[in-house]
Amino acid sequence: MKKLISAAFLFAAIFCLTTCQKKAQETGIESEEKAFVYPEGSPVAIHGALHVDGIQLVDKNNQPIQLAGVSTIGWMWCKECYTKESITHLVEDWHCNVIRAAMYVEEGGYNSDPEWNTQMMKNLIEWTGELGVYCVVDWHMLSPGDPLAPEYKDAPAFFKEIADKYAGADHVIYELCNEPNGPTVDWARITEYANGIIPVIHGAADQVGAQHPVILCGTPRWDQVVNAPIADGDRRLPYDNIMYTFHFYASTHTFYNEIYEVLGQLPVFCSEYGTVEASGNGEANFAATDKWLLMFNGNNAGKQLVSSCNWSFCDKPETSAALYPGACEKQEWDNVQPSGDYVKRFITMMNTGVKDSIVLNPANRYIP
Ligand code: IDC
Repeated sequence: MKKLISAAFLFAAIFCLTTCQKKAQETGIESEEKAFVYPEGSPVAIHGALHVDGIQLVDKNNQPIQLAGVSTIGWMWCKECYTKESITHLVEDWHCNVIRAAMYVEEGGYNSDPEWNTQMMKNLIEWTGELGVYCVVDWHMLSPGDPLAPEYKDAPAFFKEIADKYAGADHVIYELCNEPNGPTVDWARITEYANGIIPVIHGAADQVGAQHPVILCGTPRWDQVVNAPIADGDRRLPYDNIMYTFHFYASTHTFYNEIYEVLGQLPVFCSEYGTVEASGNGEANFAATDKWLLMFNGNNAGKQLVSSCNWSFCDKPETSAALYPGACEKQEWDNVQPSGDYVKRFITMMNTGVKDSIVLNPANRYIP
């Protein structure tokens, strides 16, 4: 009898060895998979894989969750700003629970060196995973503004590579296309693009039996026409866990009422905001930034809690940069410009609950 049992085990083991290997060869996935152990007490350990419930981003226990953190800038411009050490500082000292990894495609980014850029993306995914915070994988298209332009032909292959490697990783969030723009780039065009990418990401999750990750989709005119999916009939993307992106720059954008209303209708993620002008430069307007961020904290038609990432954690000589020029090379992660000071205070208050009278002054709230 004993012999029979061990023979059965042996048979099963050999069977699995051959079929599992075969499956790995066929899909190329199993061997690539990366499992993360999120540190105890970290945001991802506590909240797990996020999903979307109606208009609200929620955690694994279906509790509303609101992330607050920063975005990188194009890392080809500020290489020294993105290291394991700087990201650790952003998590431990700035209390970020999300980092947006903005990978420019043109502008000297991915298309100039796909290998290095993909590796940087993987580094950021790994570091955030090891720290237990969420990571937004941003395909940062900008010019041209059409996500289906030939310049962006690698999008399906890029997302497949990342989605296969990180299938089932609870901390990874996908952003399909930063700020679609241009006169011909309407919601139908963006939908056509999104329909080509979303099944790729879902396919990877399905392979490992994981839930579909949260996917952020850009909206027309630099993420300003956020109501596009519902403006002309219901044309929302027909998949689970989709959110629509909205970006504001406080010294330029003042269409508070439109967004106040949209937040009652669609799940929105602010993957990029600036305290300054839309150029990324000029004077900061902190009272106006307060107005938008208070709106994200429930002062809107749906009492939606909106997650946000600030543009940007870098030391490029521009006022939207959190740090002064030269700070990264010297590893001075707290050498903040006025914008960085405000942003660090905001994120800390959001994620620790400790009040700071410099940010979120209730007197600045938008009154519809
Ligand atoms: C800006 C950078 C700037 C860079 C420029 C390239 O801050 O250093 O030279 O891109 O075109 C966005 C974009 C984001 C912009 C940012 C500020 O998503 O790429 O970054 N912005 O202009 N939308 C609105 C503002």
